[in-house]
Formats: sequence, C-alpha cells, structure tokens
Amino acid sequence: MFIIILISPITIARAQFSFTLTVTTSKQYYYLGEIVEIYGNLTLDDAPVQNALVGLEVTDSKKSIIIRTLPTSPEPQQNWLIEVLSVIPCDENGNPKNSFSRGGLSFFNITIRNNDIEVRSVLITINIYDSSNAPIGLSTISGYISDNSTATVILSIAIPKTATLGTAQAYANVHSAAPKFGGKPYGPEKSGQFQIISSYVSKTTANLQNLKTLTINTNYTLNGNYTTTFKLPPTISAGTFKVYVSSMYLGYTALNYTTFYVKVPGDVNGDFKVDGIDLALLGAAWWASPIDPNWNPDCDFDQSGRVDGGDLALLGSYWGYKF
Ligand SMILES: [Ca+2]
Ligand SMILES: [Ca+2]
Repeated sequence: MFIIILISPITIARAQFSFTLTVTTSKQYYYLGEIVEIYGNLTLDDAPVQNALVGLEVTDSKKSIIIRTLPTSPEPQQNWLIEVLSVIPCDENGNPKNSFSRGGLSFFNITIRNNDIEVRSVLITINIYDSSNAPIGLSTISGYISDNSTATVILSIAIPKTATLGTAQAYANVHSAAPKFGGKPYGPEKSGQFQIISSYVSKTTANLQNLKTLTINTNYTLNGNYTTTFKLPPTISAGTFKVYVSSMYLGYTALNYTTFYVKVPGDVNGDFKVDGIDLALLGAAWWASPIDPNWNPDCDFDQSGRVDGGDLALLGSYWGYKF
C-alpha cells in the first residue's frame, strides 16, 4: 500500500505569487563625502505594494553602518506586531538631554511595545546622522520581549570628533533580526532630533547652530517604492559596501541586496590605491571640462566641472593611500 500525500492547494496557490523587492544605488562607485541614494520597489505579482515596510542595512567592509526601516507609502498603517513608542535623547541615567559634545557619548532612551500574544525576539537599533546627513553611529541590542508588554532600553553612541555640528537626527527601529540575516521590520521607525555641539562651545554659538536644517530628498513618490539618502562620512573606510533589504507582507517575505564601492579622491581607476597610474590618468584629462574629448568625470574629484589644481591637490593629499 502506498500512502499518497496531498499537497495543500493553498500552498500551491501562494507559491504562484511573486513577492519581489528590488534595491539599487544611484551609482556603483562613490567618493568619500558623496551622497549615496538607495531606492527600490516592492511588488506582489508586479503590482506595487503600498502600506508596507522595508528593512535596510548598509555594511562597510567591516561592520554595519546603517539599520533602518523605510515605508513604501507615506505613513503606513497596520496592526504592527511591535512598535517603537518613543526615542528620547538622554544622559546615561535616562534624563532627557538635547545636546551632546563631539568626542563625547550620547544616550537614547527607546521604548517598544509588543502587541503580539507571544514572546518575540527583537533587535533594537539606534542610528544617528549629523547635520550633513552623514551616518555617524549605530548601536544595537538584541533580546526578547514578553507578550503584550512594553520594554525600555538605553543605548549609547560615541559622537565622532569629526561630526558636523548642528541638528542631528536619531532613528530608532525594531526588527526580528539584522536585515543582512533576513530579519524583517516589526513596525515603522521613530525619529528624534538633538544637537551636536563642540566641546568648548559658548551659548551664543549653540543657539546659532540650532538654525541649521537638514537636506532630505523628498522628491520621490512613494507608491510601492522606498528610498533613502545619506552622505558618506569623510572618515569612513573606502572599499566594498553592501546594502541588504528585507520585507514581509501578508505572510510573504522578500530579501535582496546590492553592492557599491567607495573610493578615496585621487583613486581614478578604483583599485583602492592612489599612485602613479592615477596621476597619469589625471594628466591625460588635465584642464578638461565635460565638452572636451579628454574629459574624464572620474578625475573631477571635487565635482567642480573641470579637472584642475583642486583635483591635483586632492590626489596629492591621498598620495600613497592603500586600502
Ligand atoms: Ca588607483
Ligand atoms: Ca575639479
């Protein structure tokens, strides 16, 4: 006798849907200090999926530098399994505080709520971006949260001495695990603002810094699409970067990733060294602008529209650099 196992028709029907998450960067190669734009879309059987969330993680050659949650439509509403209720900049004891010194420690009080009827494993993350929109710190903690309960954690991040002064942003998230390991966002991210001040700042200067504003790309239509931009901090290590994305919607899951490269100014050919080859390439493009036959945009490190002394000086300042 043979036992015939019937495959559930529901399983077959679900398998026919294609749930797809794309991810692209605006360029394949960037110089330190350039703006990176990441975008993609979420589709179910080729139809845009709005009201969903995309987990995003960016890693440099050594570690994660960003873990965020991006919406595919403005302010998605759902019954989120776990929500970030608040993120408040604070001191090490949790007392609210809204400015931190360069070179010092910042702290963030994050409260999450588990709306589910079961215990959930969570990865809580806080990302900070300085007023130039450069990501300057990421702190994470993983653990479990009981069913129907709230939990509060305090995470700390060192403010780099090179951070740009002014209004900084903090983004708090809760994922099931890191997106690079297939973790999905449980709910939308929450953000808060604080000030980065220099160590020896006078009160007048601090007030002036409050006037600085953030430039955020808002020209993108969110219709099943997601996007984020950030400035590559000048202090980050050049090399290979990866962008991992993840999403879950109506029980479907989708993962994807892409790669981009970061070069130092002076590295024309992208071999992560600044040497005589790059100098020769710069020489071949000398004094060229985009209308000239010898124009080479990879030699215009300062993006001034001409290959000139400014670019030669940048090449000189990174001379001998080897990744
Ligand atoms: Ca090179
Ligand atoms: Ca130039």
